[in-house]
Amino acid sequence: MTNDLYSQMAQSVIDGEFEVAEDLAQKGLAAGLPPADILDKGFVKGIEEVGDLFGKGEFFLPELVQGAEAMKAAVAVLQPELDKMKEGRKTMGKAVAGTVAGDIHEIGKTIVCSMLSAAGFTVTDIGCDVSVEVFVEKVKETKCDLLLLSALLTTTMPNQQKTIEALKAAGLRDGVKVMIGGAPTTRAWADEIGADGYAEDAIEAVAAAKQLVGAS
Ligand code: B12
Repeated sequence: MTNDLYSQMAQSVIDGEFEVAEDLAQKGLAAGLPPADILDKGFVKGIEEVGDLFGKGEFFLPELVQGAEAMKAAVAVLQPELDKMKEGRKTMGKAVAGTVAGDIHEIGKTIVCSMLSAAGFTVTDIGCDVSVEVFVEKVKETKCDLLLLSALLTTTMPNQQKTIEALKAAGLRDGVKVMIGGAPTTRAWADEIGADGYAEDAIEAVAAAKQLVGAS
């Protein structure tokens, strides 16, 4: 029954049906399923399938956009529940997150922000296509403990490196832990560019973030 609901959630994203996705997210919450599981076992499976079909040339840009819209609609329904999980807790640390310049993929970054926030971090999401200068400015302004850099395109991964270099040049690198992620990135890439942390998904990101701020 639960598995059936999860596969319907995935299917709603594959079909790009945002109203169905919203409805299923609500049904999942009403059934008492944990919001993180609804995302991970349901909707994320759908958007991964959309990516595979796009990669194989079976889906085109309109289907990609519709799938992303359905995914975003589901995340919006789950967000208030994820927010409730952190109520009344002391903050674990301050994090700033964004997708690097030239890259408008925001779903994964937004999920990482939601999970970190649910885990007790104070998160400032500065969006996507964020320039190196804006990242540096935000680190200076917020004095955050953690900077999260997302990249979903092989062509934008170098901007993670450029941001780290710019932090060094601005004398801010020692005061902030930098964690990178996004589908094409790897731990080896994180090491190569001198990031402090890397995680493959949002669940791992929470564990890694806690470790980086000494909270685990
Ligand atoms: C949805 C999507 C889009 C949407 C994005 C909508 C939005 N508002 O975000 C739209 C339609 C706009 C889009 C556009 C494009 N896309 Co696109 N897109 C995707 C797709 C299908 C899913 C991405 C996604 O949301 N995944 C679901 C989330 C949950 O997963 P995730 O992003 O990987 O995030 C998880 C982890 O990576 C990690 N994570 C993510 N960020 C971070 C950050 C940190 C710090 C940490 C620790 C962890 C972490 O945690 C997340 C949660 O578990 C992928 C396919 C794929 N398999 O990745 C292609 C994909 C990324 N896109 C691709 C391409 C080519 C494009 C376009 C160039 C297409 C075009 N011809 O115009 C444009 C680029 C636009 C731009 N300049 O950015 C290619 C990239 C190929 C490459 N090697 O670079 C992919 C891989 C599709 C493919 N198979 O070819 N896309």
